[in-house]
Amino acid sequence: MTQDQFWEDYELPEDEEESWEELQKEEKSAFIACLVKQGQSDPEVDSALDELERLADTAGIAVLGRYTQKRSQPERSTYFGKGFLEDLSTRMFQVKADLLIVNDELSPMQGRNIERDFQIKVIDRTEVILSVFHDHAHTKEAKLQVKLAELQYQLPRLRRLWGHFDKERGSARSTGGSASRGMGEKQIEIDKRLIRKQIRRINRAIDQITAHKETQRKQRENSNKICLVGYTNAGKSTLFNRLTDAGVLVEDRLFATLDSTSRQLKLSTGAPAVLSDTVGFISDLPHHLVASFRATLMEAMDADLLLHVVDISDKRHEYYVEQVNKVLLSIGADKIDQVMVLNKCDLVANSLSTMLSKYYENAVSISAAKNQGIDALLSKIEEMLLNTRRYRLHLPYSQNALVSRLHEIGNIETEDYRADGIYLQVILGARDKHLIQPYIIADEAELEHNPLT
Ligand SMILES: Nc1nc2c(ncn2[C@@H]2O[C@H](COP(=O)(O)OP(=O)(O)OP(=O)(O)O)[C@@H](O)[C@H]2O)c(=O)[nH]1
Ligand SMILES: [Mg+2]
Repeated sequence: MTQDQFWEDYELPEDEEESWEELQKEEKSAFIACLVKQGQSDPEVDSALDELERLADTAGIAVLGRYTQKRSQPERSTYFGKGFLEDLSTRMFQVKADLLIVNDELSPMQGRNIERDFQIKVIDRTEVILSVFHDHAHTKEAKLQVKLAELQYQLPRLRRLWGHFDKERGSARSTGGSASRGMGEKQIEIDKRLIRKQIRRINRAIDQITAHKETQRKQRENSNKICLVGYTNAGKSTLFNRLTDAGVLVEDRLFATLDSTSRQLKLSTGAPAVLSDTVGFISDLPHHLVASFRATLMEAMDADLLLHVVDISDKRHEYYVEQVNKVLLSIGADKIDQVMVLNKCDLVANSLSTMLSKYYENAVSISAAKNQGIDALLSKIEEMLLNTRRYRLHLPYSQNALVSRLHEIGNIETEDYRADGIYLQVILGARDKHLIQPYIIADEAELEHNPLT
């Protein structure tokens, strides 16, 4: 069954599709603010706020001012200090700013206290990201995953998220302050129950999608699975189109891609390969989103090789690489081989891209948009896939056929038939690693530290 057929036959959980709300399009204005911790440099803080401003802009919010407060720890009950918030409240009133956006995740209590004590509507970075994701979710899979993340964010807060249209009042009810205020305890319990029920329903639906993808994956077992990963806006989709002629959406905005697309990739070695484009990462990606996007992120977790796309025209590329690796670690994809794809080389001096391709391991510098360096990238991919390694395996006797296959395609160094199964030490090309993945008990790096006799 193809992906499209699956969706045609697939029934969304009742009402999920009808209840999908387009976000309110009315332009809003905001102040953005963050805490500056000891040791944080000005450029660091500026970049972080630049990114928040870009996120806000993508979400349709114009930023009127930025403010910082030096503090080693957030204030427990209001995040910022009282004087700072009073000052902000006055300034926001003067310029008629609608919202305060905090560059962090506020606890439900902090959000409520700020709104109640200082009469400002406040939203946090997570909520802005959720609203961008909401706007950009077009497929059923993306919508389900976004909805799940929203509900999980909403559950402890019990208020509608920013930008969601309030049908009863005909306006965006963006104040959390009014959320549970006036709502009886009983009503809150009912709401919580309903939200939990909806979360369970969507989780079940996403499990079905994941199971379906798992079946698809099995059908592709004989192909090398390559997945594009990278910070949002790095140029993953542009490269995907360049390599596969797929024509997926490319845009100069954050999170243009929210779901994954896979296409055959032609390698000169003739080895079958499938390339997947997927959702981009950002620093401090809300954990609700990572968990909810499990169906989409599976492509990355499951790949034989990752193409880590980096926008080297951005000064902060090193930081982005770090952040992407952090997300990869959190989804258990940190051990997968990476080709560092240094993209947008057309925007930087040759000397810089040459230097960076030496600085990063397994790096190729390219311009996906200008079609430069693509052949070198393909050669690098082939080289990495052919790359051989030594593995120690433990296979059940039922996998006898696989053992015979390994004799054909790999170099078996030791073979030990024991009561609990077959123990092998084998040298194998990375392109065949997926065949043995479930049975690996140690790979080359571990074997070096722990040589087997
Ligand atoms: N100058 C230049 N621009 C590029 C290059 N590659 C991509 N871009 C631009 O960068 C922007 C983002 O490109 P996408 O391919 O949508 O980036 P992405 O990584 O898929 O982004 P998300 O899906 O949002 O995570 C677009 O405006 C592209 O035209 C390049 O090699 N050179
Ligand atoms: Mg994209």
